Amino acid sequence: MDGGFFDLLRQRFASGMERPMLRVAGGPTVTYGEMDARSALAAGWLGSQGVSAGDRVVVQIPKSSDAVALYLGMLRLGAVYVPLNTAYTEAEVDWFVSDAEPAAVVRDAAALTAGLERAKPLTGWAARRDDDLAALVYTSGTTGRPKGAMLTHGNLASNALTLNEAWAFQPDDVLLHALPIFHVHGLMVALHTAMLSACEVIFLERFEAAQVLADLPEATVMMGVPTHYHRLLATGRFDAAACRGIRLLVSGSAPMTAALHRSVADSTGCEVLERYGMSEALMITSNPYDEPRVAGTVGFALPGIEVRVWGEDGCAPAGQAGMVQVRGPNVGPGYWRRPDATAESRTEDGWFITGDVGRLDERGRLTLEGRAGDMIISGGLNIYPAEIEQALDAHPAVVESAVVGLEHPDLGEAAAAFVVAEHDIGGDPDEQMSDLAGTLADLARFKHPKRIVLVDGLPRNAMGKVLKAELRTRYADLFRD
Ligand code: MCA
Repeated sequence: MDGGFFDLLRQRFASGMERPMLRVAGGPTVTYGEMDARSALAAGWLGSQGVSAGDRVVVQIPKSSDAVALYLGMLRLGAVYVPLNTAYTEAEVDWFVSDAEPAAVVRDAAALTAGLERAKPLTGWAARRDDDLAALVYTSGTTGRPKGAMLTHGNLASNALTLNEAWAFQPDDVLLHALPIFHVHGLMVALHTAMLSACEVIFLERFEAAQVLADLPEATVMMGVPTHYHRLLATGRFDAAACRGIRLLVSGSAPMTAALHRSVADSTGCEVLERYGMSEALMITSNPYDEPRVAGTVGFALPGIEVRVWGEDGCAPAGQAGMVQVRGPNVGPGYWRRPDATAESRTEDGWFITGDVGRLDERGRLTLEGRAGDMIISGGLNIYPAEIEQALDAHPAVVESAVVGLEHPDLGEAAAAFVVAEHDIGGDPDEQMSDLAGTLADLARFKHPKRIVLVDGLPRNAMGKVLKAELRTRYADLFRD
């Protein structure tokens, strides 16, 4: 590929400029031609703010058609998109800004829209090479300090083309889009794939089961996290009639249990296609489109991508569990300004170490069995216990704490904190709890433990290490129905 990811997108949707692109509830439908023009205004506006090719721009705004125009404008200008979850607090955003050192920060959606009304369009687009940076997607580490996963124009282009083909996208597809666009899933899996075939996208600001059900009959494809499917089933109306136009339901970002997979199939007649990826390497494996999808597995390495499982003595034979490693044009060049973390995430022969544990069968189908670290995936969002523990431990009455992920009917997994407090903490237990929760104020709300349990002590092994597995077993029922 030459010319950059925008050049590819533009070539692919240029024949469909009259076609509807985003159907936004309560707003006008935006055509591909209108979005193209709006992205030229966004590129012009960014340029007038002093942003040039190669500069980072941090963006924290609600999902909207202008947010998409801004992203496309950035690709057009050759700037590097740094999306942030809208739930992040001031303290979190400050940290990201200090790390990314952006030329501009966009956090005011109204100012963006006003800027686009006044801007002079940049009608062309900057030529970008495959290895030029297109985005930095922040992911936290086990130490709690987030790292910016770098993604190049080549990474975005190759993955979008691969998914578009693997999932058989056609121009008459209609994608139901209820995911946030500050993550790889909603932006680089869902939107990119649809744009490559100039498909129409029903663009919902957030996931709300009733609204999704209302729009579903007009869609042919939906992508979501397992929590979305769980919530749709809970309405009792997610059935074959609601899915009458659907040819593909995709799930990712968190493991889908075999039971949920079966319930969706029983209720709708559609076998969910589960796929597996991560911010550092975009999409890695996918269940096949035209062969049986196996519940509880994440399918085969996508075309052009290699997956291996590394055991204690090298490459593990079929059926044996080990570390999942990946190589291919989807793998980003590493972590922003973190050569140490980048080197740690690679093997000597250049494979990316995902941090997930899994096994391959004889045919190369991957089943994930867990994660090497203690990261929690809650409703498709990653939560790092160390970050929460550090915040809790800063409370003067807290002696120590441990945060673990426990099975949760809606979120799949939810964070629970076990806290050992000073004995004289005293007073009303509810007040104690809200006081403890106050110490988490600088962290986005989705990271806050759904339960804080006061305990007398934490289980430890002979070396003094906290036994999180024991907490997970002992409190397995904490969130169960
Ligand atoms: C919201 N809350 C959560 C979560 N979401 N708590 C834990 N886990 C969550 N995922 C909390 C809020 O802080 C708030 O708490 C309360 O729930 C209600 O917030 P609201 O925004 O109304 O929640 P919601 O609309 O019900 O959202 C739940 C959701 C959403 C629909 C499951 O989280 C979602 O769309 N998740 C998908 C995330 C995603 O796209 N992940 C992809 C990243 P309080 O009341 O205390 O204030 S992973 C990725 O991209 C990789 C590469 C991949 O493979 O896909």
